Amino acid sequence: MRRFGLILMGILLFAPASLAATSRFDVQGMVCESCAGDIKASLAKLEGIQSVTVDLEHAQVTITYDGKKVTPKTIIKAIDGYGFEAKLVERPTSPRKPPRRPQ
Ligand SMILES: [Cu+2]
Repeated sequence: MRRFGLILMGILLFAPASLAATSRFDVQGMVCESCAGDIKASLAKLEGIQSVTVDLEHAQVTITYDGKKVTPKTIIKAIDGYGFEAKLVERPTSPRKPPRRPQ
């Protein structure tokens, strides 16, 4: 298993952009389902978005995306374009470390 980890680390070092990344964003102004819908719609227009999880209670969205096609900066721009204010709260991570999902 340790060896597998080293190999994986090598892959991450040499081809980081080809892996899916997950980032979490604080979204100021996202207070209801309608807001969440707008944000999902804005993200659906971007290339490389794989999944969007909305947490209305904490006004956060967790987004999994192809780091080769889209960056957190682009995501923030798309969300802000709908009148919200998004801020990155978590650096992109590999799929091996999934975000915590409150029940
Ligand atoms: Cu709303």
